[in-house]
Amino acid sequence: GPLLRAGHRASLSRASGATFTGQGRRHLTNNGFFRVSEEVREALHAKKPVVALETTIYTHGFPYPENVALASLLESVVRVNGGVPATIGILDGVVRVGMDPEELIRLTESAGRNTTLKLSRRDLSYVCGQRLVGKHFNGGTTISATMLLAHLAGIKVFGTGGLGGVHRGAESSMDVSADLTELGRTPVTVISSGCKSFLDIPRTLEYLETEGAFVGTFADGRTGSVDFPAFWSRDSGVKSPTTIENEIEAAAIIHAQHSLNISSGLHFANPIPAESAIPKETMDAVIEEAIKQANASGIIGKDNTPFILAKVKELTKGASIPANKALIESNVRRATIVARELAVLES
Ligand code: PSU
Ligand code: MN
Repeated sequence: GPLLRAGHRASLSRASGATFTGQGRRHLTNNGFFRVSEEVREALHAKKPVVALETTIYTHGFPYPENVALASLLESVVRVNGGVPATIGILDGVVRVGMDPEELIRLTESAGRNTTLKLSRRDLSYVCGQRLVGKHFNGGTTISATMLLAHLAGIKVFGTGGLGGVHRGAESSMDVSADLTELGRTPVTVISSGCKSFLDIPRTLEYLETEGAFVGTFADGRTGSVDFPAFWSRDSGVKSPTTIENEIEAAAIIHAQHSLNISSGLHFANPIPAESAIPKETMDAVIEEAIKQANASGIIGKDNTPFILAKVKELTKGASIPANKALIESNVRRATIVARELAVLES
């Protein structure tokens, strides 16, 4: 139609199909909306361990300028542990799986602009389509969108900070993160430090069970039952449905899931390193206050999580930030080792 300029029509017609490789999985090939970097494409082809990283933590989670440093730090953590990082986000209306350092800086620096959006599964076609009518957006992809895009590219392991969940009061607001339904429909493994306790952790675990998503917590030598972790705190008061000992065990579970062609995702919870943890009682008080302020300001829907994250930073006078950084680093290191072990099992 007249709305589409010639160049856009050309890039649309170049959009090609998908290739099927092993176990019926479908990998999308590059097109006008979807671009996998050469490094990531080659790594996947060579069956090297690739680790997906999300970008909502940079655009709507971590404050500027720490977000810029964190983005490059996490890529280094993957590399020094023997993996290839695939940071996933949207730059100027194009899905990017793997970005070069300049592109990563461009996206993280654009945090806070009203053309830099928080994108879950539902938003992807919106921002990509808008480019064809001259509207240019960047976006940080949430866990749900990052899982989906990782899967389209053929990436199986994804390390991040904290999982979205069932919000407190969801029995009336129905605010349940799209991360949970994504874990029900997309066979990607997410390694995070569990859910922040501004969410309803018991209901989150119930919902994940309904969705058919596996949940296991790294026990690291602890015996007996272990709590599903609450981000800054190792304990939540809620038991994890299962525990796992190490990365080799995690990789074996993932390998079984793919070999059985089960299409749901898996979540491995990695408690924050003990030396960086903030006691549950301290965080409980901060979170109560942050929730009170969110309710008083009428902050709901997709703005709720970013608002609470910013309030927590304020109320802890910034102490939440180094803890947050420590846990993400630890999760991304673990995700890389899991991806390595998985590559061994698949070879
Ligand atoms: N939880 C955190 N930090 C985050 C997020 C969640 O502790 O940055 C981000 C993740 O990208 C997650 C998203 O996928 O928020 C969930 O948002 P919502 O609650 O609106 O579904
Ligand atoms: Mn929500």
